[in-house]
Amino acid sequence: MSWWQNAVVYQIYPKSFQDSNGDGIGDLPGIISRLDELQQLGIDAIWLSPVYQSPGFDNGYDIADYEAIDPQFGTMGDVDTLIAAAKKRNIRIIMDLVVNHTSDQHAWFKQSRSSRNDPKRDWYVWRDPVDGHEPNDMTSTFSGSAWTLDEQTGQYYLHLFSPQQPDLNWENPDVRHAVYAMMNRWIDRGIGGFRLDVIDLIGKIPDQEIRENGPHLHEYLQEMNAATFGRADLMTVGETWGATPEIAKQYSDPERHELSMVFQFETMQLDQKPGEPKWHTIPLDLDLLKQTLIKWQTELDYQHGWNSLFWNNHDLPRIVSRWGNDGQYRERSASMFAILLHLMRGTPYIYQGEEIGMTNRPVTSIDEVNDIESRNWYAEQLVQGQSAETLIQQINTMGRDNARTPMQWDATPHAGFTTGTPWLAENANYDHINVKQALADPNSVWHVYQRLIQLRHQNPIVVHGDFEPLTTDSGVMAYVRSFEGERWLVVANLTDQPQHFNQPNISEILLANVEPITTQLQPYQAYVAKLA
Ligand code: TEU
Ligand code: CA
Repeated sequence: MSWWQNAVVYQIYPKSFQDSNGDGIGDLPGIISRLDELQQLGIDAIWLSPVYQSPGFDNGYDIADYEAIDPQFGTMGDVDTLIAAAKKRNIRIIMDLVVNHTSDQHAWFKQSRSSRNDPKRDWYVWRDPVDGHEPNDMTSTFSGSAWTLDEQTGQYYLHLFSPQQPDLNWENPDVRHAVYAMMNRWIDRGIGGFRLDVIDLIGKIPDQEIRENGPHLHEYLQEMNAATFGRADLMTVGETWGATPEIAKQYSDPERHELSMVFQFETMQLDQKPGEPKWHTIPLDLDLLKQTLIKWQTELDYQHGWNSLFWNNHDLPRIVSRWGNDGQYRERSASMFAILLHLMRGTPYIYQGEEIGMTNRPVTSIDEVNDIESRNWYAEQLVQGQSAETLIQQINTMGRDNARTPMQWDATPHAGFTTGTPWLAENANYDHINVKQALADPNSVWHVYQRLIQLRHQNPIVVHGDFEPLTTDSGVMAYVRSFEGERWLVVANLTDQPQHFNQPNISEILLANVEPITTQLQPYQAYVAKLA
């Protein structure tokens, strides 16, 4: 039993959380000033998106120095203060670590590109041109080829993301050991663990066009575990877009000594056309959503693996806008998704603003968009003849800025996020969707999250109970958790229509987002109850 099996993790996207000095950019002192609110919510750990020194082409996911803090966020001293201040509140800090690639401004890459004979040349992936062209057809997640020609040395380097994010060559043991040494220095600062960005890509074999799940991936992770976090009681979560339950077991089976758990994305891609760019969405099939959630709950058996549970992160649109209802039923649907997810088996993650039901923020022009992925998609598709209107609509549906607008603290100008001009415009709805308002309203989404965290902390059934799905009509999902003779029923109406559900004999309602509870569920009604 490890601490992270009982934990609820809160993700902070530092640039948008809380600005402390009026420059419009969230920062570490800002986070420290909000720890009391997070403690009140009840979370156990903070996943901190990158604050390392970075030119910021991908908001910090392009790291120029793993052991320096970007001045826009603060100093290394602020990080130490954050770790200590969080610890006082029993909150651990999970550092986001991007080691599939670095920034092109990292000293390693500067050396590597300086000459074909540089000792660090092989730290990145360099290939000769083929017939004067790119070595192969691999593409970047951020549009275009994954290869960029370095004019000076006449070779191409690989970047699975932007050209400013060259891929490290994990086949080179010197690279691996340099990364492990750096991780150890972070562990020694007292952090609670790591979130490992696109970790399923580190085993890539570019010459065979293998990106994810490469043949040596698990070897590297076992080596990393033994060299770094295996010696401490740390939580590690890998971002793995290509994970199936079988693959997730390989990462998270305790006997394999790799990671605590991984983020799977099967669930969060159900409204996308398989094999096509994420912008090509299709309506969500509720039966498929249920089947997928159930599959992960039942197949990732907790003796041999561990689930992570999430609807949101800094790359995904807001769940309430995406699969819920951000108008009339905003609070109801936001709390329904919370209840449905937080009573499953696994470690839940809350992305900043989710706990108050923050919504997507639509734009009308590309000038309002910051995200590199959205901007590149727009530019590429416009040239290919797609209309600006369609592209803006796609960006409003799937764009990453939806999740990155400033945290809405109160109804004062700029939502209490900054006294200056925010780097990304806030959502105009902060006048009524904000933390201050949510704290004052005992029925708010925030209070549902607080109660869910309490239920988890106080009842081993939530962490350890068996999971059994019930057969229901399409618009309803229901399951039973059981542990040492106790049985809890969780029911959620996934639609904006009334639905029928014949509940077994309930002895006590533990939490409901609307009452009364009858066989006729109200739109987006959800509850958890003890069974008699
Ligand atoms: O995301 C990995 C990734 O593949 C995403 O780019 C994803 O495909 C896309 O964002 C879906 O919208 C991680 C980070 O979470 C992301 O913020 C970074 O941009 C990316 O890695 C590169 O480091
Ligand atoms: Ca600031």
